[in-house]
Amino acid sequence: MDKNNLERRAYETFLDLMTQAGADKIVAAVKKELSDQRQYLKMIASENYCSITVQMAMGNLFTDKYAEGSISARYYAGCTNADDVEREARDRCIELFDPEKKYGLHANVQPHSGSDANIMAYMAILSKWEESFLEEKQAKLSSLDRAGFSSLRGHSQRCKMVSMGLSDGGHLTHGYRMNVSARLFDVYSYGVDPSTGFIDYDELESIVEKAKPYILVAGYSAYTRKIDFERMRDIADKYGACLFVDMAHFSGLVAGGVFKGKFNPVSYADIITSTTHKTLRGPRGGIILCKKEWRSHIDKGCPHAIGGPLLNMIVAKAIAFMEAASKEFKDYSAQVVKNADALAQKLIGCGATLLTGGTENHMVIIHVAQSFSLTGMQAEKALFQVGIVVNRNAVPKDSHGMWLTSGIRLGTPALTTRGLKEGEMEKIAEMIVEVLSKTQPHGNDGKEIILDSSYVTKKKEQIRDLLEEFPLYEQLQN
Ligand code: DSN
Repeated sequence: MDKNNLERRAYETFLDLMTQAGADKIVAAVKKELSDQRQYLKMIASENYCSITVQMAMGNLFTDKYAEGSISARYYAGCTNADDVEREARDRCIELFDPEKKYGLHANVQPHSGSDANIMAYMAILSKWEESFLEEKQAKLSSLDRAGFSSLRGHSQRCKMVSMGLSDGGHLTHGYRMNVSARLFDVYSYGVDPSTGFIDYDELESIVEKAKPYILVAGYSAYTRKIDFERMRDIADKYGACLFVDMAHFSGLVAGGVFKGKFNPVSYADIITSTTHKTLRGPRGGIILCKKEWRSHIDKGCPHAIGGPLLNMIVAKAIAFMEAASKEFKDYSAQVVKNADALAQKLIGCGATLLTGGTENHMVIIHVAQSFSLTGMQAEKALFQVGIVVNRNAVPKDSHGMWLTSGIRLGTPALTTRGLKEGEMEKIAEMIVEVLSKTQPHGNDGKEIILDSSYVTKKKEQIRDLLEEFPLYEQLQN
């Protein structure tokens, strides 16, 4: 039986089983999600469509197995098969990012998400930082008395981290005050040059020089340029910091060979984290890659931060790593970037202001307050009404704050999976500018809009016509 037939049968079997279990509301929601995803232009930069094989791989018997610990060093009996699964996923992951085994990488495929991967990695870094304290006291963590442990906690809180600020494009877990990362470290932020929107490496270096951090974080959630990891490594080395790279957004572009040389963090970083479901197009989850000297610390995810790994998800990660090693995936990731560039150029041509004036990766950020006198929330709402799904995003020094924001972030990974190319991106750019130009802010709270309903209907039809040529999960019926 061919792959499409197998995938259709698997999906139908899943729906039948849910129906038989009496989960009618769940079945209805799953079907509705498929139909919505088919109709929308999914342009959330952090989303994608993974293969049905990966989708189905997530539901398997390893759901029932606890395997706290690491491969061959578990806290529970009966983990031989779990070891086999995790070893296979780990080895596939290493092969994907270091195919020639040049960098002696270790991988941990246990994190449940990108945030978990970051917390696991931070705890590994802290435990290494605490080694000198324990050595000096000639003590073990478990043998410290209450006063000793309290003094260790004080020592940990002096561990400094330099990372990109949230409103300049960094992530919550890079030291945002409301996030646990800001409680673990003494955080210093760098941002982007206000005139260009690019990271200013000289400014960054002067922050690192002053702070002398133990950890320098490179990586972003909302930044449209490549990062120069060679320069980051130089700065980290000069001031004795560990270089931590969060490549959640662009790991697919690394795996696909689009980010090469100094723009590929693999040979430069001490520790790298990623999600597996963004440009990498796998199941929801996280991974950590590290140099061998960090291995023993990284593999203490349990007890540091997580409990039992989700082995059923690790099965699906292994499949996704195999898919991402293919020639098809290389072509896909190259197309993701070409599409983002075509989208950016057309948006600029139509008069929109973009952060950094364009893009070199999979995302584009429009300054909608400047271009259309709308908040990010109003722009997000208007586009959603016609069927374009994006997220609002703060811009540096955002006058509308982090909730309403002044920008929207657009991404091409999902639409590229659907097969759309540069020509379609140009049409979409024109549509976005037209919709936002016709949107009127309503009231004074920066939330409401007025958009003519017959215009909305017309645009929805236009999107439906455009997407007709690019069916999503064609092998599935609904
Ligand atoms: N939620 C992800 C994003 O959209 O970038 C990061 O956590």
